[in-house]
Amino acid sequence: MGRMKKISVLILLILIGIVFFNNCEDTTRPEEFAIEEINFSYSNSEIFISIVVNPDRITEVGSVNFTVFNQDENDEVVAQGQLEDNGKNGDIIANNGEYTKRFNKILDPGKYRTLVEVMQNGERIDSTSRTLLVDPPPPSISLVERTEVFVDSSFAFYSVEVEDENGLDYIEGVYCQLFFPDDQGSGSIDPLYDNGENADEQADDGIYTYAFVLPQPLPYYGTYEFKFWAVNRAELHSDTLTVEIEAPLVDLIAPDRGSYSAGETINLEWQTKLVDSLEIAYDPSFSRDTPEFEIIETIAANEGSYQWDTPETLQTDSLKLKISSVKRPFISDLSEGLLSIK
Ligand SMILES: [Ca+2]
Ligand SMILES: [Ca+2]
Repeated sequence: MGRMKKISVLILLILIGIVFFNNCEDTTRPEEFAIEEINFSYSNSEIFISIVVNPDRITEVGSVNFTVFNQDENDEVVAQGQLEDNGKNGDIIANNGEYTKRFNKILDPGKYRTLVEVMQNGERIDSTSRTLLVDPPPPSISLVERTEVFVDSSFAFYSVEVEDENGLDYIEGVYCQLFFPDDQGSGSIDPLYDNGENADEQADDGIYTYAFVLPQPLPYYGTYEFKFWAVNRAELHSDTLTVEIEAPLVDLIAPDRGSYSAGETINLEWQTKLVDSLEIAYDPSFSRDTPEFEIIETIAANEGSYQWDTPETLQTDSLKLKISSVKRPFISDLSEGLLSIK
């Protein structure tokens, strides 16, 4: 019995919740009123006001007046005019008893009230009003400085400038999330700092900084996306700032090692990402302290392979091949082992 009672109480609470929620959303009024429903909304600098007139009383309606008051400024009138049922200016269907007005007007944050009056021969036959809260704008975010490409240290650096109408103290936080190339998932949501420490130059200047080190080697090659956003204390989110960063790849697939005859043609194969042109080079005696590479050829990376006619005179057992990005030479790859040519 005790359990049944608990369940009954729970169901009752849910029902009360549903009724309460419905009441909050309800804009309808009793049947005897000419105005059955009123709507008042504001978004993107546009005010929308509409009423639904009781179908039995449509013929009584001469005109419908509206006035918008700023309740935070002693009910100053910020807009007034007429709602129409003519199928124009935001009224979708003419003569359906829904009177509408949609118009551009920038409202400062605050509390507003619209009064709608239904008139007949200069007499008011019904009126109702509805209030609206206009939120302050969300914080803004813009990019100040960034790293263009992951370098061999896999390091990325960003700074963003954040502003809020209520000042920097009103910023709750600035965040970043990393998305891997080719839909391969995302990293955790990390905070940015404006504390003058690490990479952030100056504390409390509204410039938040993010320094990121990827695991090495890079888990994926391609285009990474960093998404940045700010949240203020009203829990309003700024736009999301998306910054792409490239992680290029140069990978020499073949040859890794092997023995060849002088003058023989060696087939090189590679794969690349985000690299335009490659330099192919070799060091004939890689065991030296300082490698000395001789350039064989510069070639479009998307060729994918190259036939190298080895010099007839070449004699070595420690040849190393290297391919590298022409634009960013540190992005390179060497043949794994050594090649011998006799
Ligand atoms: Ca209408
Ligand atoms: Ca700073």
